[in-house]
Amino acid sequence: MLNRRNFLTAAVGVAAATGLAACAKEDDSSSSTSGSGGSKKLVLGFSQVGSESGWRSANTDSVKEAAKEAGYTLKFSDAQQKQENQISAIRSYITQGVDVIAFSPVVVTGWDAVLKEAKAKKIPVVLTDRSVETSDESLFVTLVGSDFTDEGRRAAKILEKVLEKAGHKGPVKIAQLEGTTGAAPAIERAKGFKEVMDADHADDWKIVVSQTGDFTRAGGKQVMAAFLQSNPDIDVLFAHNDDMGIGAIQAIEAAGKKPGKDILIVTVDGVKDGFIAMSEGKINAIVECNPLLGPQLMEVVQKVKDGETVERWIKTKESDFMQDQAKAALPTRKY
Ligand code: GZL
Repeated sequence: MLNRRNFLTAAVGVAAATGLAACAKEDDSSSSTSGSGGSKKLVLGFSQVGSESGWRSANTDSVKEAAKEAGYTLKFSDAQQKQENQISAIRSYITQGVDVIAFSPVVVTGWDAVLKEAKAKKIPVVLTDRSVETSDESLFVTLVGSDFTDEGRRAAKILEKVLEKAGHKGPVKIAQLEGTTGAAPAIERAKGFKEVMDADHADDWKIVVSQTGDFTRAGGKQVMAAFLQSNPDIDVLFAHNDDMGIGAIQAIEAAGKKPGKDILIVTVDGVKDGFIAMSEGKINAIVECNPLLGPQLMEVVQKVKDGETVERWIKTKESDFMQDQAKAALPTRKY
């Protein structure tokens, strides 16, 4: 898994190696040319996780709009949350000889083989949104995306404020709706939340039940209904994304309980529907995870193609919102 230190130490070596490789790659692959000057359009192959959540749709829109704005030829594929589909898409980009490959890996493991194939063809790879576990740092140049472990820490810290505002006293029974099993945001948000819980709330907070809802509304609803059967006295729900939180709200209401009151809810992402639920008092706080990565990604892609050195982790900026900020923030939300 990626962390700040190994990013910084690896930055120059990897980028330089890949940058040279990128420079060495003959750009005779793209057939289309841009307007004046006849220089060839940069061809970017992008493999997207799927369309499982509002966050993902906003991320896709941002990538497509930014590629158009940059004048790149974008080859885009939706993997429907299946790693095998992403691997075949990356292989097809390699065969087509694109200039750069970018993708959001659905899970952290199982990428070395296909990334080695890209490296062998001197096609640089940029990770966006989610990271991978690999022993070979040269298999990708950079990650453009959020610090999910920090998002987990922020979720625990804002839950402290939510509990205080609700006047909750005594032990706190927490249900956790995890993201896709094996995905970096699921692994790292759980890790960050647990770090704060173990350090500051070892004697009063307890995660009584935790299961994946696969980042979808249907998953959140189904799993929350099961949670309420086995643990009717849950005080808090921590959902790894808004969409699972919104699905859980339906299950909570079906059980005759009030979301945001009987069960306090903290989620991650900050999509519009999450803010609407928060303005209705059904979600208590949201930790933002910014999906609008397109512009940063296109900037990095050009630098990588030109063989420039780039930072090993380009972090997205994001903030956190309590319920009483929802109404004012809604009109300004871009996704
Ligand atoms: C986070 C992203 C996650 C979102 C979910 O960067 O990978 O995947 O939090 C999405 O909504 O499905």
